[in-house]
Amino acid sequence: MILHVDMDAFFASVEQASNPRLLGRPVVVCGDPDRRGTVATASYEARAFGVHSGMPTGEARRLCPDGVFLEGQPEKYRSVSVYLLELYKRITPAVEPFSIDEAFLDLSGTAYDANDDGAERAARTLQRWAHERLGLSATVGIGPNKLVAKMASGVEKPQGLTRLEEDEFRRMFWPQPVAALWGIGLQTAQALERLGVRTVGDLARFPEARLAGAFGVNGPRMKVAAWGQDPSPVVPYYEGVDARSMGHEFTLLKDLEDQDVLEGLLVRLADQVARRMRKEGYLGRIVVLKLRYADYETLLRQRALPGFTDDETVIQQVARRLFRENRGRKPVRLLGVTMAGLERPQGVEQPSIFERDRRARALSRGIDRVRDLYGERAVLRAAALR
Ligand code: TTP
Ligand code: MG
Repeated sequence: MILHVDMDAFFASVEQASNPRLLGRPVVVCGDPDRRGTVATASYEARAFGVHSGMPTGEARRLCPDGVFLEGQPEKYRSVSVYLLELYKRITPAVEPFSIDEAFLDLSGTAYDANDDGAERAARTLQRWAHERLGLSATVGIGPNKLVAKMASGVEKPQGLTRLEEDEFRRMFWPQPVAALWGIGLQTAQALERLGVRTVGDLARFPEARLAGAFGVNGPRMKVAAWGQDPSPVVPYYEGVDARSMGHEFTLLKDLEDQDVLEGLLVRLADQVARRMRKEGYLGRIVVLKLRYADYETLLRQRALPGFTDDETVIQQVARRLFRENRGRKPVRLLGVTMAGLERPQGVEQPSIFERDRRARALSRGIDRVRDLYGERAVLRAAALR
């Protein structure tokens, strides 16, 4: 049983909670200093006037001249977000933060998993804690997987509590446009429409092979989602991936969007990981990318390789591919590269099954030695220079 928690009008509610004079009033929180011109979010009182996220502030002022307009204070919202995660962890250790105000909770193996209404009890407990301790209201979706829980939380807001089983999910969403399905953006929806797929139900019944032809691996995944199924686990971000793993991560000094710079950082991280593996005599088989956006949404994505390696060029390539496949359009705050599924080969010079030519291996080891002597930055790959 999975819970998806989404705070109501998050930034605006935090402002209202910290200033009682704002309670019951239309509050509009504008973007951080870089994006002051748009609305980050609006309280439900302001939404009644038609104000919504992403709208130019000028337009919001026209629609709601008596609104209270505030500049957003990101640090304040982040600290509330961290406090919320601590509350969630009292329900279950399996908490996956999804954005600054959303998280998934897996109730498996907890006291709330024991009987039929346990998930609802957990949800109401969370809603009460958020209200009593922070003065915030939350909406909770409950489902058999992350997808259904996420979409259930969108059914009724604010202060909603919606539980859907797979079959109820289908009854509710099959008549709706494909774009209603979590993960299907505008462009994908348009491409689907060109194939004659209009509703979620159309997608569920569409031949898998044609979806694969048009969308690659994502085609069949979308079809599975249309059936209300989602195999992806809740990934607690603080637990890392695997006891036998080695990784490096880097928090950027400034949230960044530049693809070249971010990939350059991945190259450097892969270099550091490979170097440490060589030093400690490990080979690894699973590359894990950690990606945290400016709003704290955090993704872990992993790919198993066909064999074991300590080759930084292989690790880099896979990390960059994972990055390209999974990154959204938001600025990035942190990147991490981890190798998991580590083995320590017993023989002396056990070659990885990626047959590298001897000169390439010698080069890596030579660079390791230069760095041992003169420091990490003595030799850098050109791709990491930016
Ligand atoms: P959301 O959860 O999308 O919105 P919300 O919490 O304000 O409202 P509700 O969930 O009740 O519909 O986003 C969480 C916060 O992220 C939001 O309070 C402000 C911020 N945000 C932006 O800064 N810009 C945006 O375009 C959006 C959608 C959200
Ligand atoms: Mg929200």
